[in-house]
Amino acid sequence: MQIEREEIEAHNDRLITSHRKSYNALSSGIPDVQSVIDKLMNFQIAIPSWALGTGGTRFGRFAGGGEPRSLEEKIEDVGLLHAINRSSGAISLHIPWDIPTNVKAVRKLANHHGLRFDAVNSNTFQDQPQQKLSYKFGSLHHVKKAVRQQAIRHNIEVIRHGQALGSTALTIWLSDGSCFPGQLNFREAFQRTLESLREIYAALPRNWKMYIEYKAFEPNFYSMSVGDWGQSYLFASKLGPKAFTLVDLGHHLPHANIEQIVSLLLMEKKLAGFHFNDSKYGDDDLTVGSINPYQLFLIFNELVEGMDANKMDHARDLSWMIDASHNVKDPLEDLMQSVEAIKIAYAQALLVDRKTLTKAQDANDVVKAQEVLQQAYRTDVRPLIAESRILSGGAVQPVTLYRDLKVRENLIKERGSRVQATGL
Ligand SMILES: [Mn+2]
Repeated sequence: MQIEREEIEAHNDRLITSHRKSYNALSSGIPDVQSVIDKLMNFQIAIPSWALGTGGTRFGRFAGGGEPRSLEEKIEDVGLLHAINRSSGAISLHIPWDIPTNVKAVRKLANHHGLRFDAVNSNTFQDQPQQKLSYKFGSLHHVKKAVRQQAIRHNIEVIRHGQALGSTALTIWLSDGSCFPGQLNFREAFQRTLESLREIYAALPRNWKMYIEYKAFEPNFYSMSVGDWGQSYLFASKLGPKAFTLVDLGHHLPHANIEQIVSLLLMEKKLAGFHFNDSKYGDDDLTVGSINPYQLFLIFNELVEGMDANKMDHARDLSWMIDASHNVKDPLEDLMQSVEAIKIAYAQALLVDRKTLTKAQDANDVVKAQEVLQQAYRTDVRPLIAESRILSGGAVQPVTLYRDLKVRENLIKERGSRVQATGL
């Protein structure tokens, strides 16, 4: 299915009068609103290939219908999203689920949809059908060298696939850890992991980066070999300038102050970027901004402040990716909501009155500091997001257009109702 420009324009024509009214009311109070709009237009969020189908839990999986059956159809789905919101101009692949059979054709297809390839992800958290050695007790940290070598070879193979597609980063998330006290010598597990990562690091092409993602628990429930940002940072520092820490919002223990973590990683120039999602209890992989939008805003507040302090390009100097799973929603609708939530938090952070905030901080004026932050957070910035979308050729209301065009029904007609995409 392809969405035609005329369909978007017809949708926008219907909604433009009410949009103009709310946009004019909002924008008149924003100094240099054009620079905010420009930043929003430039800001693209990568869609993970594994989130285009229905996910599930260990209790079950309920297919939604019309799920992509191949890498080409996954690219087509992200193309649909991007056509509607003009903010999803990248796709993040997972190897071996997304190994292209025809690299040239896949690149051409992505190009046709205006998509680039973001970080490629390796997978040593499950055994593949033809695999010789098992990852049951870990991969890069494994006590047996042969298992570590197999996992290292896989990561290098992922780099080669990514290189062929024009990607420039490898994300490594390890499920390595231990389920019970005594199972593992922590220090030796760290050193084995580091030694393995060094071999992969050495295979990185010149312009590539390595992202080291951490996670507090699951699937291992006693320890994880890259369990928090401190451990990830330690690996990234020891590896060298091409290694960075990747923050997945759901990978922290409850109540962690993620915005402070982000601020310090940025200060050390070791922040790779994000896997966005939301959670209430653990790694819930819920729609971004659905549970705790204030935390998301506070994270973006630190990002904007820290990136500006480092003179970084907001759109290009960090990796912005979604990592979510959809159990009950249409994945494409969910992803549109996630992208919208990210842009809302970003726009609100751009509206923070930095001068007044700094003055309040220097004067220990706690009340004023809170007022400044919440003034931005409580601003309904949705007309700004819609305006930036219209100017980029997207829809005023993505989900409404998606439903009006019966996109899911069309995909089910094309692909069937019982197909299941590879994913988490
Ligand atoms: Mn993740």
